[in-house]
Amino acid sequence: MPRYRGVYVGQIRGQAAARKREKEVVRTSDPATAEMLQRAEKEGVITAFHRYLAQQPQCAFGLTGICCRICIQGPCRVKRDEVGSRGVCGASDYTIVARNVARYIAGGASAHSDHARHIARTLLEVAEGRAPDYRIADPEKLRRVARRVGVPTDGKSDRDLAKEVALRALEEFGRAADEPCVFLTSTITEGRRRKFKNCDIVPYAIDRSIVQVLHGTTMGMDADPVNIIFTGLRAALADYTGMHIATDLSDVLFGTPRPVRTEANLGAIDPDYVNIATHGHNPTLSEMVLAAAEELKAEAQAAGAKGVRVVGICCTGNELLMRQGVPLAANQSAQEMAIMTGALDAMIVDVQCIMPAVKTLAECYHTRVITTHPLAKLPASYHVAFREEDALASAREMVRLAIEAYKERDPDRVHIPSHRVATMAGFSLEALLELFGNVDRERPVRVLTDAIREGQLAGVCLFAGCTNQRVPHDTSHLTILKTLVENDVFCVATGCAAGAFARAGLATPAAVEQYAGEGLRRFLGRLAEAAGLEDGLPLVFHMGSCVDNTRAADLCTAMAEEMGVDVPKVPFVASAPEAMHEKAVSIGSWCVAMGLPVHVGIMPPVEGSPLVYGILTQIAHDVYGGHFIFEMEPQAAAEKLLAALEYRRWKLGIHQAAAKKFETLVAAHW
Ligand code: NFS
Ligand code: SF4
Repeated sequence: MPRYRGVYVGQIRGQAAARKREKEVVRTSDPATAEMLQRAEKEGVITAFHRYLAQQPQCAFGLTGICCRICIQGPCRVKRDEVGSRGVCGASDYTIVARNVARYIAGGASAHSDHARHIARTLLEVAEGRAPDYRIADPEKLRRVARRVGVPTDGKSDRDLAKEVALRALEEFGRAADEPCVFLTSTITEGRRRKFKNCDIVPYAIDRSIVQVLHGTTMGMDADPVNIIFTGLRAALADYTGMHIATDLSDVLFGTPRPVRTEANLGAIDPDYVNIATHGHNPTLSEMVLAAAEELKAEAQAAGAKGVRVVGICCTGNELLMRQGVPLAANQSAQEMAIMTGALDAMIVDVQCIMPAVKTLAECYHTRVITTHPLAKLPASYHVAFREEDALASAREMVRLAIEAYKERDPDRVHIPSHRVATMAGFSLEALLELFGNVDRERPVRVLTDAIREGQLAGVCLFAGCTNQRVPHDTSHLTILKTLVENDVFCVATGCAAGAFARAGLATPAAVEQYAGEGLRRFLGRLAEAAGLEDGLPLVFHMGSCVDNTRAADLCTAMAEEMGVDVPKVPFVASAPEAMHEKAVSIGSWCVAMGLPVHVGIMPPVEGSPLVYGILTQIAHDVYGGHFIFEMEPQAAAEKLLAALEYRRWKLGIHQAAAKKFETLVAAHW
C-alpha cells in the first residue's frame, strides 16, 4: 500500500527543518530580486530581507503557538518542560494553540469576505446606476451565477438581474435565518454538503461565522481544541463563500479571464514611461487606474514620457494580468524592489499584503505611495479616497500624481533589472474547460479525469499562497513545481505562487519542453493541438489571484462529479510552499475541509500542542478526508504530495474494481 502521509506522520520536525533553511545564505531564487538586493547593500537600503534577519531569534513561545494574549492577565506562556504548566486561567497548551489557529482563520476570512462585500456593493451600485464608470462586462456569467444561486433569470434585464444577484450575495454576510450560505452549497458536491451539515460547520452567514470564532476564543469560552478547530473550519467555509462571491462578481464586472500572453518581472518597468504599480487585491481600483492611465497618455507625453505604464504587484497584479495582460512586476516579498528601481513614479495600493515599509522606502526615492482605502492608510503617504460613484475621476487624480512625480525622477538613480520573461495567464475555470472542450465537447472535465485514470497524468496540484521571509524567496515554489511536473502532475496556480512561476518563466510552453514528464507533455500537446495553438500551452496554469482559489476548488468539484465520487477520493492536492498571511491559513483550512491533502511549507505556530498538530494532520483526515502536511524541505514536500496522489489513485482503483466486481456503488469512504 502506498504511504500517503509520509514517513514523518505525527512526528513534529518543523522547527529543526525550518532553522536549517533560515540559515541558507541565498535568500531568493528570483534573479531580479537578487540584483536589487545587491543594490540595497550598496545603497544601504533596508528591506524585509534584512528586517527578517534583524528579528532573529524569534520567541520560541510565539513560534510554537503557546503564547496567549487573549486577556490582559497575559501574556501567558505554557512551559513545555514543566508538567501541568497552564495560563493564569488554567488554559493548557492545546487550548491556547487551537485558539490562535482559529483566530488566524477568522482574520483570513474577514479579509477575503470584506473584499467580496466591496465587489458585491459595487455590483449593486452599478445595477442602480450609481457607479457609471463600471459596466456589466460578462452578462453570460451573471446569468450562470444567478441560476446557480437560485435567482430566476427569465425576462430580466442585466441590470435587474445584477441587482438581485448582488443582494443575494450581500445576504450571505448577515442573514438572520439558519439557512446555509448558497455560494457555498451551490458549488460543492452532495457528499461535502452532507459532511458539513453532519459536522455542524455550515456557515449561515459570513460575518456571524467570523464572530463565532472571535467569541468562542475569548477568555473563558471554548477550551476543547477539536471544537475550537471545527468552529474555525466554519469560518474557513465562510472564507470560501466570500472568495466565491468575489471571483464570481469580479468576473461579472470585469470579464471572465481568457488566456493571455504577456510578460513578468521587474524588467517590465520601462524607464521611458511614467510607471505606476498597482498593489493590493481589488480589481475595482486597479481596473480604473488602468483605464485612467490610457486616458492620460497625452499628459504623460507632455511631461516628457512616452506614456503611462501600469505594472502589477501581488494579487491585484494577478487580477490585471489575468484579464488585461498587464505585466506582473513582483510578488509579496519583492514589493519593495519595485520602488528600488528608481523608476516607479507611483505605487497605488488598496488592501492587504501592503508592507508599511513601502512608504518608508519611497521616502528615499521620488515614488508617490497612494493609499485609497479607509482601512489601509500609511502614515504620511498620499491618500486619495476611492469612491465607486466617481471611480474614474479618483483614478485620474492618482495617475496625475504619478505624472507629477515622474518630473522629479532622478535618472542617475534608475536601475531596472533586465529580467523580463514571457508568461501566459488567464486560465479561469471557464477557459480551462474550453480547452478541454476542444477534445471532448460534451464532458470537458473527463479529458482530465481520463488522463489520470489511464496513468498519463498523476493527478492535479493547486499551488497557492504567499512568499515568506522565513524561507528563501520563491525557491520552494520552484523546487516543488519542477518535481511534480516531472512526475506528470497537472499544475494550476494562484496568488504569489503563480507570481513566482510567472516571473521564473515557468508559465510558458518553453518550460514544458524543459521540465514536463512524458505524460504531461503528451497531455498538454494533445490539448494544444485540439485548440489549434501552435505555440503550445504553459507548464503551469495561472488561475488568478488568491481570492480565485475557488476556481481551482470548482475544478476539483467538477472532477469529483465526473468521477462519481466525493472530493477526498479525487487525486487532487494543494500546496502553499511559502504561506505567510492569515488568508493562507483560512484557505488551507477550507481545502482540508473540502477533503484535500494540503501541504504547507512553513511551520505554523502549532507545534506547542501535539494534540492540535494531530487534529490538523490526522483527525482532520479521519473526519473530512483532507489533512495538513507540514513539510519545510521542498524536495521532501514534493515527494509527500506525489505520495498523496499515488495513494488516492491506488485507493480509487481498488474501490472501483470492488464496485465492479460486486456490482455496487463505489465505496463512499476514503
Ligand atoms: Ni494571497 Fe495575495 Fe500574496 Fe499571500 Fe498576499 S498577495 S491574497 S496573501 S502574499 S498570496
Ligand atoms: Fe492567560 Fe487565560 Fe488570559 Fe490567555 S485567556 S492570557 S491563558 S489568563
